[in-house]
Amino acid sequence: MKRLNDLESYWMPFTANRDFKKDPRMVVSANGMYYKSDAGKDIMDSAAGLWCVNAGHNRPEITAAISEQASVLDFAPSFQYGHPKAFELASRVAEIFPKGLDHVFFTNSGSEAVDSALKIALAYHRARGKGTKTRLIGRERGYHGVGFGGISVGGMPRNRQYFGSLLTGVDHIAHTHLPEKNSFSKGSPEHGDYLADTLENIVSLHDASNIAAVIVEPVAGSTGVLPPPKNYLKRLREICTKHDILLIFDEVITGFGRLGTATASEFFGVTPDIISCAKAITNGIIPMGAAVVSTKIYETMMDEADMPIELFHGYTYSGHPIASAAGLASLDIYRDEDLFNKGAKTAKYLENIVHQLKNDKNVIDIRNLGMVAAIEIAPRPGAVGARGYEAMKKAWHKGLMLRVTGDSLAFSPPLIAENHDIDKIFEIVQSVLKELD
Ligand code: PXG
Repeated sequence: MKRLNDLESYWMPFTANRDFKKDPRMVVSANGMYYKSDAGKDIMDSAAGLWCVNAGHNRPEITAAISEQASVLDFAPSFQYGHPKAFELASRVAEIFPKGLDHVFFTNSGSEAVDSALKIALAYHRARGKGTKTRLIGRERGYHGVGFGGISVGGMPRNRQYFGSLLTGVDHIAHTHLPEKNSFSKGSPEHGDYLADTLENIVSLHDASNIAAVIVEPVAGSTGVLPPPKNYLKRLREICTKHDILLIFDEVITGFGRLGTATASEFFGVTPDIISCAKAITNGIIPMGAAVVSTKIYETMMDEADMPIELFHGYTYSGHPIASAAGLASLDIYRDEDLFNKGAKTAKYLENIVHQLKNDKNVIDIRNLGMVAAIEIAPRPGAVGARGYEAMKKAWHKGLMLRVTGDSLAFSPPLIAENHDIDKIFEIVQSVLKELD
């Protein structure tokens, strides 16, 4: 007989389902920097949920905006009809994104934002009469969500290897992780800007006339927090410009304050042609993402696309009224509390504290930039990820939600974190490290 409300029915994403269901980690409420577990225990959030709750949990201003919007306009079709809040949010995003990136195509997730960015790149070249520019280039160790576009340009083997032949016409430039030269760097590492030149090899092989776009995370997140080497992104931008290849920054993690600025693009002073974003656009409270494109791309599509509908792409929930309301309320908080600057200040403290764990047991590298950091611990022989997984479980029992990717412990606290919150996170982490064999 079927049992109701057991744990079996829900197939959890990116989770060891069988292990979780034996000893579940359930949260039932959240406020500020904390979750509460079903056992009533406070669990500190060192990951802003999944890198998205930048203003902290349960902000009444956002909840009120959502609730009011739901009672006024619950849904509006996104094809051929509009509603004011989606337009307003697009303008507000354009206002804080880099100059020249002024047009916002809404999606419901980061994966959709990436797929939209890739499709827009292809459609743009075709509209301007360069229809042979179709190849897409990602980077080893990149994460761009889980759509077929995103996993094709992505560079995480296990996210790709089970899923068939993927997109054709995709290449990858080299990743920038050079532990032998850069381990324990504070901020962007010194070595590795030359790795941008691996794009030239791909251009030599395929010719620029066949290449549409390059997509990279300005700071790789899911592969363990890899800040770009100094000058690397600038060099990549120059090569793209030289060959008329679009540059896409996937800012799903870095967008909306993670580095102390609205975008990583602003932080590094390098402007791509398209930015994909999601997560903190609504403070994580309602799913939403966007591909934010340059005026040049948008205007080319408006002028040159040969149909009344310029782009045959979109989602039922693009610019959903409730997500738009949540986005506007989130951007208000970021502005009114000067939260990106607050994050930039706390980032310095975070850098100092995290690097103090350098000599702790099993620690082989520490990386950080803005309000993001990672402690990499040595993998157990023959069991990559096992030690990291155990760290996550131990942290839970000590009242810390810890995000682990492989054997890297990744930190991205809400930007509201105070220095004493940072202290507490790393006290718990240190006690976890002590207990790990
Ligand atoms: N691009 C980047 C750079 C991301 O980090 C996505 C796209 C996909 O977004 P959606 O909304 O479709 O999940 C992401 C998502 C982690 C972790 O801890 C990272 C993400 C999601 C879940 C966990 O590494 N990033």
